[in-house]
Amino acid sequence: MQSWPACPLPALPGTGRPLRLLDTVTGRLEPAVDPAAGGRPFRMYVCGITPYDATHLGHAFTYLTFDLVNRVLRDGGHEVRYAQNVTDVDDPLLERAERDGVDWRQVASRETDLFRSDMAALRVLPPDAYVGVVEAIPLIIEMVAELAAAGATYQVDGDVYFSVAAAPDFGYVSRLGQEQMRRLSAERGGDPDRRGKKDPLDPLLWRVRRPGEPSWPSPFGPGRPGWHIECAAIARHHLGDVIDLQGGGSDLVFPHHECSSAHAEALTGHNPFARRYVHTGMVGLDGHKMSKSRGNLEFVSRLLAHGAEPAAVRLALLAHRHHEDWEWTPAELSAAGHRLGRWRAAVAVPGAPDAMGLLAEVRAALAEGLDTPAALAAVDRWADAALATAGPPATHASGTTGTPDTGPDALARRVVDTLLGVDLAVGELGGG
Ligand code: 5CA
Ligand code: ZN
Repeated sequence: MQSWPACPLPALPGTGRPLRLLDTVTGRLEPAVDPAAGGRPFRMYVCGITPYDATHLGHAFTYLTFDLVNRVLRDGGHEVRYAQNVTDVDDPLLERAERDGVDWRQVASRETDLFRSDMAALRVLPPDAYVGVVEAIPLIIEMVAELAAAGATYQVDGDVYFSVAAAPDFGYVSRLGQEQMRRLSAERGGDPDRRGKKDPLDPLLWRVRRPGEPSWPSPFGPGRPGWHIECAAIARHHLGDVIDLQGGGSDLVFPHHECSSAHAEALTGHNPFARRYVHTGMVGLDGHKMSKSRGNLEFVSRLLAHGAEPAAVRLALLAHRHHEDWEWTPAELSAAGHRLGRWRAAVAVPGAPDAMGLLAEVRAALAEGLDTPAALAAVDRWADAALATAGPPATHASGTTGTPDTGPDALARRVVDTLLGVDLAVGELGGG
């Protein structure tokens, strides 16, 4: 399906540092790029939305995290090939459509449109392949058929299951015990207690048609895909049998990433499927993880409609380390708005301090596991110094359009733009 428009990435002097990322499997910072990669593009797959409600700040936090991965890798001279799915047919979406008396396709296309415009407003670089499950059904059927031919599947009342026994290292992504896996599987869309399954953790690959549900013809009868196989099939088709990074929120570690990797590995024999597994913490609201099913949400579109600047929303999210769970409060946004105002005032100061040191500091902070608070603190220090050179209050005016394209202030703007995705121009619709 169509992705969203990209914003420009101004060039920066020199090249960025090698990126290290917190790998869920090892629990340590690890080099993102395979030293044996040669010149091949970095292959990144990030799990996309299930479009039954608007983009909330938890989603935005996750996509911003991988946007930074993308930006830092590009700054380091790497080509990035980025794929993302849209779970445009699944239980929660069908339930929402049924509840609201709307066709499920309409719900999906409306919410996917909103997501695209939220991502574009937040200046998230678009994936190269943005793929809906509905359009990927042939790929998914093909992969289920291959798994069946490899002896990795069985049926229960016509539903096709994957046998986790076909993936010898099953459990290596999450490193959870059997009981925890069983509990999470039940909480997150699995059916560990279904009679007839060989292993409670075996995930569904193909769900045969139920009355009133959409279905597609397949060699295993009409039906629709299970959840994990969609990401395995889309990632494999668009990126290859082995990828460099599998990403998403920490709620996807188990069972989703464990199972999608197991599907790919059982078929290709390449283990691990992703060289790195990277996850984001959960953004909460009112004491609980923000979730569509719970309804404790703050939407990007609602904040924007109430006059929040996309750059301030972006800065509010960047103030947190990607792997931490944290709680959204309106104070986050006001603090970010204040910071944005200072940065804008600073780049408007004639004779601002040299920004080469700033560039080095932001690069260093991001390269060490995307330390965004350290990167923002570096810009704060530069801005403080710039404002100090400017002398008394006059400089705190906010209009900075028309800043010349040379000089330290211009470099500082480019650093903030290219590496953090924050546009310090104001008043120029669509950025400048
Ligand atoms: N379509 C599936 C993935 S294949 C899905 O999980 N969709 S989602 O709409 O529920 O979530 C989209 C992305 O946002 C996922 O990466 C998920 O892990 C992440 N996410 C969901 N809720 C939060 C939250 N509260 N905080 C941070 N990230 C979140
Ligand atoms: Zn996924």
